[in-house]
Amino acid sequence: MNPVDFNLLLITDRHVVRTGGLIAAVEQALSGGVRCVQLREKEMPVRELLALAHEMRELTSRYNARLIINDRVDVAIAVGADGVHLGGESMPVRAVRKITGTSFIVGVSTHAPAEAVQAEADGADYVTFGPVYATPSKMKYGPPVGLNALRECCKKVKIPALGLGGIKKESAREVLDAGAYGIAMISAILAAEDVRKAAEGFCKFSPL
Ligand code: 3NM
Repeated sequence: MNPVDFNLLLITDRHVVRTGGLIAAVEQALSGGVRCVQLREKEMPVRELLALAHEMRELTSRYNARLIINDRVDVAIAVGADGVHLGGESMPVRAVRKITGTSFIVGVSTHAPAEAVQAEADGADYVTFGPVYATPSKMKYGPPVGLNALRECCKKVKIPALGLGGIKKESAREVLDAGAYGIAMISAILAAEDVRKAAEGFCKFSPL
């Protein structure tokens, strides 16, 4: 059985939080209904990341929510996270599967339908697909792939595909209508003035 039991994935970036810091912002998002958090803090020394991951585990557990760690399978296992999210420069899915059980969630970032097909064949539990729209930091993620590519991706894979990149409340509907199982985002929730309200807005969004 596919272990993915969330269709809204909040990805972290401590740099976009307006006030109060990342932990407080994630707690606001959880109290607004977010059920899965991916800790993605680039360029953070590993001991600092490990300490933060422990805090996030404690926090997400309190809300009975999932915790997924970006890239670092070692950190994910060390803190008892629910899974890991792999990017293009991470360990490959097949290698990760050798050190984690089947109930450990493995997600993969994809940017073209063929990449999603490959991730599924390699044993991924879900993919993110994007950037669907232009993102605030578009240089990093490449040009938007658009809804048509997302639609094609969703037709080609059976595992959940989550649209990612530039998704706002107003665009969530069309992403789901394109066939996405769910949506993933950073700034639409974490950079909001009222993080809890922003999370609630997405969570109330039918059928999320
Ligand atoms: N990965 P926002 S787009 C982390 O396409 C990330 O793989 C992407 O941030 C990809 O929701 C992206 O603020 C940034 O646009 C998403």
